[in-house]
Amino acid sequence: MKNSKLGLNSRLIHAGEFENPLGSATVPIYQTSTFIFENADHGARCFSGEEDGYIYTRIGNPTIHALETLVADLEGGVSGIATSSGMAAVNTLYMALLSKGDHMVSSAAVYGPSRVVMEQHWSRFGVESTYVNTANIDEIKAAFRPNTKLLYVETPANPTMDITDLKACAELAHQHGALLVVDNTFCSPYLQRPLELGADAVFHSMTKFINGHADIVAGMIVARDKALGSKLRSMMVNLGCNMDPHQAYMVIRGVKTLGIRIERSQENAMNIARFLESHPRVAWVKYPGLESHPQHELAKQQMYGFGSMISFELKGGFEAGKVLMNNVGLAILAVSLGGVETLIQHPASMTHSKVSAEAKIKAGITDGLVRYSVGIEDAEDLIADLEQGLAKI
Ligand code: LCS
Repeated sequence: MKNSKLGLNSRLIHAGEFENPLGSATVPIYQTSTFIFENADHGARCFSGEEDGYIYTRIGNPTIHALETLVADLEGGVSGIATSSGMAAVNTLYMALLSKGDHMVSSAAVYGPSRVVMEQHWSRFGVESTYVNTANIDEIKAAFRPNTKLLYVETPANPTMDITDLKACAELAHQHGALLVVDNTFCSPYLQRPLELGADAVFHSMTKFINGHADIVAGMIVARDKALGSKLRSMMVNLGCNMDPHQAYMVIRGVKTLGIRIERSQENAMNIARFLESHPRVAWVKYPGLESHPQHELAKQQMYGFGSMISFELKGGFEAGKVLMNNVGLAILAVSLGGVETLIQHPASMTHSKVSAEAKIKAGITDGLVRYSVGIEDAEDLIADLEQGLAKI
């Protein structure tokens, strides 16, 4: 059966290209740095591109290729480029798509280092950037300049859970001759497929939902067309931020359960978001599935589910949040997200600590904001854990 006819859960198990001469049931780890040529002419043909063939693992490897084609299939793109981490994917995109004198418009609320590396380092090479609230399309429009080459958005945004209208962004970017790149980490292709909405490329920190077990750091870019895919691959190869075959094997193993993990964790998240919203010590909760989320309607349109990331603030701000973080027992106090285990963290002093205080305020990353990544434990246990922690305030 053709993969395109299969549902997403079937494709999680069966999609991805892999030559399988020995008929192994799973993709084995080709733990090799280099590949043997049949003869000198064969080597030359592989290098010239006349013939497809593996040369060297930084350029390509069968285990990594299986994962690249799998995630590209899930996202509906043509070309997957695996990277050593999510940040390697971010920097590959910046370096491939922006040159001296170019300008990028991005979400004020993005993963801290994605912004910090642009403002503190890419700026040294003459790349300009403007950060706006991309949940407001007028702010994006106003930020565009003649030299804007890239619109880079994260939705839902880390950690504010603001939602950006991807269809409107794609139209706007293309009207200006710019590309739209979307960080789809918070959703995974199970819950959102930006290429369907007009994005040119999408990427992931696969450290999160795609791998899902908090045991691997990894990234993936998927391009809408071959030309862009080749440009990005060539940059990844030259930067040398390739994935390792063992890493690819681990992610292939993890991603198989993406669907059931997401279904379970987002069901938990809905229950927990409602619990938090009704709790007297909670000032506000941002979860796309709550009617009170400012872009709840947009979330229903462009996402296939509301996911399992929640941000909230307690009455009593940071001090109260600290008491909660120090007193939860089941939820783990750690950064990262999207795994089977529930995690809690404080963005202002942890994941977004390097973002300037002024930028944090503008982005809505308040000092009291607590981020909660819901896992697949029993919802009653997680709620009981939060309840006893909140009672300590
Ligand atoms: N994009 C998003 C939305 C992220 O959340 C992260 C990591 C990255 C990119 C970078 O990926 P990495 O290199 O770590 O694979 N986010 C983290 C977080 O929120 N806590 O710890 C890491």
